[in-house]
Amino acid sequence: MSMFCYQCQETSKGTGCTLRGVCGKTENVANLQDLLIFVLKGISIYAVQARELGIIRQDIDKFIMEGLFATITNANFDKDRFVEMVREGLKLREELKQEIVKAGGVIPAQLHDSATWTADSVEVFEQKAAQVGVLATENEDIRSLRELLTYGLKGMAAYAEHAFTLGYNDPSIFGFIVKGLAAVTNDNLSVDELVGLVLEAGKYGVDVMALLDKANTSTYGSPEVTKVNIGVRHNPGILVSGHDLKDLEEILIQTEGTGIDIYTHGEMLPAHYYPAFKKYAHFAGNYGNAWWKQDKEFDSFNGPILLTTNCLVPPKDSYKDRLFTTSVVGYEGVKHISAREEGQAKDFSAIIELAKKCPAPTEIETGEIVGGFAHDQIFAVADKIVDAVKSGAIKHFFVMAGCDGRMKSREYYADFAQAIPQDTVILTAGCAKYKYNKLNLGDIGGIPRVIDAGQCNDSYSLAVTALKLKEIFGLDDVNELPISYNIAWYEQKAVIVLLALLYLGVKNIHLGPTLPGFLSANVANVLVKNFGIAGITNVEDDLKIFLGE
Ligand code: SF4
Ligand code: SF3
Repeated sequence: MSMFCYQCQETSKGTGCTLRGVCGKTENVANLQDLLIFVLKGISIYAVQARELGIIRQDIDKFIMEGLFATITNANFDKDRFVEMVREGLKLREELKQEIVKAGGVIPAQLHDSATWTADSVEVFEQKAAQVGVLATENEDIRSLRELLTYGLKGMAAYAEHAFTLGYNDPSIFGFIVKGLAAVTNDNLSVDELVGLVLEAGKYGVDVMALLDKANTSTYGSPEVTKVNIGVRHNPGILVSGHDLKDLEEILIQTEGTGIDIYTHGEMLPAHYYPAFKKYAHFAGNYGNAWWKQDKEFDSFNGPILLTTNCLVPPKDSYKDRLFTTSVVGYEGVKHISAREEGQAKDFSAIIELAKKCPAPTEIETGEIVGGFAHDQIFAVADKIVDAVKSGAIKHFFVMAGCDGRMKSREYYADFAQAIPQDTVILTAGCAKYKYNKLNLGDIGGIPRVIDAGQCNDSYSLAVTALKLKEIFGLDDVNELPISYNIAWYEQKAVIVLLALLYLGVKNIHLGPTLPGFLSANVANVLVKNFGIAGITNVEDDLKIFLGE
């Protein structure tokens, strides 16, 4: 069985992983992920029809959302989990079909294969899986647009899942997810219609990030400017990675008074900025850096580690038995913490018991980093920022949100951060920040030169800030602001962030370290022509472009 996947920035040779993922995904898992997406498309065809009849099954929306999320890069490597989800998906699809019939709906005679195919054995799943992947669409441009839309939907689903976990749900977002998934099975759609859907995804990208922002801030308060310790204490610890704040909250509650400290890793760092978490005396700090360094950092942490979402790297034996996954994350042979029972917290006791027997983390860094500049905090100092811009103390802003990754070429972002003029400021969000958030780039009249809004979804906060500045300066167009966008991408959440920025009218975004392998030449041209999207070259030349020199 061979595979084809080109959904992330590290795809082999920039064109596609065909034998095994650079991320470590096996061909078997890659194909079963394709099969799951195929099944989700089939369910969506019915879900679109069901919605027209007023039937919305929230359990099915949730299943689609979790299925999409599970196929995001570095989320789930567990073959059995995908087999289970394919079986469950086929069952739900039939239930929905029956409901449509019961409500008087007529099932069309001609339907896409994904709406009718069925099987039960793993062998047949595997045979089918090898036929329904990305390359099943022959036309390169249609394939490119279908995948661009699908990856946007994956990112959207991930953010919708976080909001959903906190009790926030917008049915119109689910409506668009099923509309989009059904659309990519429709051979009658033209290139223009698909481009239209991709742009529409940007609208829902803004909506889902706004929803998650509301969910996070209503539940945990508005992020505050915070100094986060990056050293260690002397107690045993639990390291929490990924993006899920609810998991972190429950671990903090369940470890209170146990003598165990809780540390964040990677994208969980911004949790420190939320007022609700500050009250926990055992919330000790952030350990380590971006996701791709986990093979070393999990080793030296010495205690249990919980992966709440992506990015999981195939674990080394030295810490595999200390690793736990939960929610959509999974890896064969790694212990999994089950989902919440209705109205109850997850049971993290296995992690807590293990932590008690582990030595304290080995110190790998000392000091503090500062973050928490989400929109409210920036608005609170808006006068100061506006004055600094008017007086010329701040001449330019660089939005450098997005992802980090293991490619050497990403050193560009560290070099770029150091090369920008002293009277310029970086606005960041996502794990991209680890390339420059420990460089001590100083401040301008008390305004830090690296302003960290939070996780990748908090790129929304940066967009809100830009729109607010546009209003304050009385400009007609957000692109008239002295802001340049030099975005680093890796996985599919960055795709929805990008589409959201395009929807908000942001132009001339530079995307690196390489442009997506899934953009065909023609689709890339559409983005260049309409939005001025460009790649990166080298720090010196790019700086000249950004600063108009
Ligand atoms: Fe390759 Fe990225 Fe797909 Fe993994 S997610 S198989 S690295 S393209
Ligand atoms: Fe990072 Fe995986 Fe994208 Fe949330 S943790 S930004 S890469």
